[in-house]
Amino acid sequence: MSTMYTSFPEDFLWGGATAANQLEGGFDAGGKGLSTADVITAGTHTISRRITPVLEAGSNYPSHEAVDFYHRYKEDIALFAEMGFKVFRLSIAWSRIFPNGDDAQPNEEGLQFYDQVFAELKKHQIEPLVTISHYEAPFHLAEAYNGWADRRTIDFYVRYCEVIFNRYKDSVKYWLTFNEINILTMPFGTFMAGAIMPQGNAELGTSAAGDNEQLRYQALHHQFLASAKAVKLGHTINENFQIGCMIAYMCSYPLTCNPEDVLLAQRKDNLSNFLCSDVQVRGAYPGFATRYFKEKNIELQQEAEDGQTLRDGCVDFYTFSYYSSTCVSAAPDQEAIGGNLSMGLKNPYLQASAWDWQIDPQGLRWSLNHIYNRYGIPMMVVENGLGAVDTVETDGSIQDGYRIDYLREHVKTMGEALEDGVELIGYTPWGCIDLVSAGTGEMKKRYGFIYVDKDNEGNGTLDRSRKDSFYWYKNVIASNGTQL
Ligand code: BGP
Repeated sequence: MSTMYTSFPEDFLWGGATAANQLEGGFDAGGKGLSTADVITAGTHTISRRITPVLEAGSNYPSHEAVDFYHRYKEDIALFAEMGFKVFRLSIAWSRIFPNGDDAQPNEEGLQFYDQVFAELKKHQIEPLVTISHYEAPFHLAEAYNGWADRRTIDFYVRYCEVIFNRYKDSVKYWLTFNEINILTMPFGTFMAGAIMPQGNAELGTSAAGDNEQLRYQALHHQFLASAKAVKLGHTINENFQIGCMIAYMCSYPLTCNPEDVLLAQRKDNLSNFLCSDVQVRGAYPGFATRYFKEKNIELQQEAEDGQTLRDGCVDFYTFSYYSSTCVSAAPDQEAIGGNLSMGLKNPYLQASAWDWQIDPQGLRWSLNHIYNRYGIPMMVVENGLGAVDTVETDGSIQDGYRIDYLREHVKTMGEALEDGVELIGYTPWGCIDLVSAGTGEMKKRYGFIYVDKDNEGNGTLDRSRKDSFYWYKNVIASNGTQL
């Protein structure tokens, strides 16, 4: 395969990515209401997270303190600036702005917090990239409305957008409506992404339906409408706003060249990846979605104006998270990754991380080309990185060469994709400062350039320090991707 790329565009947006509930802490500070993320407990060392609608004493709720960006944002932003960040992806905690979600008035103190964060970013000439809803909603919306299962949640979301768009219209240009919106197609996304109560809501008639496809796709339909309305509204508030979608892109190869495997891989690509972005980028459900709904007896309740709403709210750019790739096979009894079939099959050509995420830089180039060929709109990689256990040496250094290796190879293939003609405008590796894992609630699964002194049990000073990768990334940015 051909050669090395030359360089990244002059105005390429290098930076890093985070989310409020994994970063901020201060879960009840400044008038903030309880969010769905605030009632999920961590299983300390395993992938078992539990929802406890009533907060239990002694339980470990990772979002409550997180890494305390709420009080340390100045120090953290100064460190991002030292690395030369051009962009910083963060999310706004909806429940800081509307503590219950359906309040008549927003919470001024919550709005002020982000005023200060954006002012600090501006001071360092860092462009914010704001996710409006990153795996959280006010918990009251889950309890009283069953979250996104209820059509009324659209209006609460749009009202929230109206408030933040107006308030921050001069300090934020780039917005993402929902983090990894396609995760709601999967059972584990029901509460985390959909704010749908596991036991349903008897009063609303969804008692036995806490987790089924019908309900999840209905909730997703509501999120599509909410996203489209936000895009349209945003452009009336500031015509320069760039409002994007965000997809957890699952790169799935056929395990063999058996046409059965190839077709299955395409089906997975369509349903898991493209269903959501087709609606958000092209403004309509694709034919394969209609067919799937028929096959599964899923009947969406739609209003007459929904089609027009979706067509009127197409996003300006496409963003995605990319960590790994998997394989799919039509044959039974193939070896699953980490023994877990939902994660896909092992690829014999790839190594995996300590959490069994297969490492595949080439898959990023493939995905960038594949997606760009479909939509032809600007793209950003807004999450990428290696979750790993880091060790602090006696001299205080953190020698994370494994992370540098992972990132270097992915930056290279982004350069190749640019050379292939993909309009890639930015890169924000995930967890640029160590933060709480979304999947497990752990602290020890770290992604950062900046180390945070805190362990799985919540002990530590929360002090920040620079890892080897900090200096490496600083140089990557300074050389605009030519020195890796
Ligand atoms: C994405 C989420 C992030 C994030 C990341 C890494 O799916 O958008 O919130 O945390 O994955 O996953 P984890 O934290 O489980 O390692």
